[in-house]
Amino acid sequence: MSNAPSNAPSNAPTFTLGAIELRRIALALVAPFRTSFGVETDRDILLVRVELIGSDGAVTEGWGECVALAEPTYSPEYVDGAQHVMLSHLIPAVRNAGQIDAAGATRAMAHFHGHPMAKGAIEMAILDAQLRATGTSFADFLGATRLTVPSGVSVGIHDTVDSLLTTVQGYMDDGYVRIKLKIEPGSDIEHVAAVRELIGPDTPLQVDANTAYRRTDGAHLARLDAYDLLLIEQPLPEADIIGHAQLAAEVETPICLDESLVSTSGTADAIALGACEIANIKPGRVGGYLEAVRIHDLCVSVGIPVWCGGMLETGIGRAANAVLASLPGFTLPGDISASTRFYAQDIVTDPITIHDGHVTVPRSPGLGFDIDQSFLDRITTAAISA
Ligand code: SMG
Ligand code: MG
Repeated sequence: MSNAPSNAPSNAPTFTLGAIELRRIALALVAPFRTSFGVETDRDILLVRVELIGSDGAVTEGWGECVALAEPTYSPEYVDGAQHVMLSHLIPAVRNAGQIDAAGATRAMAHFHGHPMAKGAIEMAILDAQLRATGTSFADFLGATRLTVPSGVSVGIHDTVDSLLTTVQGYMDDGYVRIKLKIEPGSDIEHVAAVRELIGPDTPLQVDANTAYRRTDGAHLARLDAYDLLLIEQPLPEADIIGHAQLAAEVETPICLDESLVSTSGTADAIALGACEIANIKPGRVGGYLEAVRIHDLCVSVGIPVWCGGMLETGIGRAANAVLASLPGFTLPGDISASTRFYAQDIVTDPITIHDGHVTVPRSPGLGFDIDQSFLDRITTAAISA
């Protein structure tokens, strides 16, 4: 178990909210990333910068990253919508709450339905500032002790098996310890078979369908059992928990949920129904790092393995994810690849790198990154005070 803050008001020092700025930045991906729901080529990312004022009057800055994509294709949220709900609803509610810390800010936003990625980004910025103000690393805050975490890479759908194998070989050469293949009907069995042949029996391999299959695809997906996969991630639509339970009974490979898991209680239900044999935990999808830790703790208590998902984060989100993934229940490698897997240049001064297939867990005060302010300013497309 971690020291995860619960829903109860914490004894942590509280702060007054100073300036808040929303920043939109434009970053090109080093290569297109194709999933069953679309192709990403350029990111339009929403960042949150907050200033917290301590009881002694000291002002500390913190940053959060909203993981909403430009379009509502992965989940209902999208970047313009996240910006709107922050400006019109979430930030005013947090300001109205008076003295706050990260958990208090999250409580102040709780009466609004949905929008976990927008809420999570605000919580994240406040948590970063709060930890910096008290000189605490996120790892110490969580009670996480592992110094490194294994690094997995997510590989997009390729038009041909040959091009897929070239890409996967490149990641093997980089040292990634686990390969995840995006799949969809028509780009699945043959692709998985070829990659398994290339990487051999010992390299962990898993697949992610991003909801591309239907309940009737059980027999087809059971053909993946021949390739010794760690898991099949989110084969069915996010609301189809019963369908995932049926599939879990039909297919030997463990079923892992991503899009379906948006809260601790929903995760508990999915597990109880037999729909979730492994959990992908993404802080943005569940409303922030504090809820992510609660889901981790739940999964540990019921013996469900977890791993940390990714949303193509910059060095802000990736640093915090690396810390989260160092909690003891994260027993499978996460989508915590090097910054260079997606970006030629990152917005932090010490981007995530991999050594011997592992990422070093950051231990500096705050969530574990420092902003490269001049690069950030160069790629800023809008800055809005809130
Ligand atoms: O951040 O390394 C990463 C990408 C991991 O595959 C990844 N994310 O469904 O798990 C997922 C996807 C969501 C984003 S696809 C644009
Ligand atoms: Mg996924």
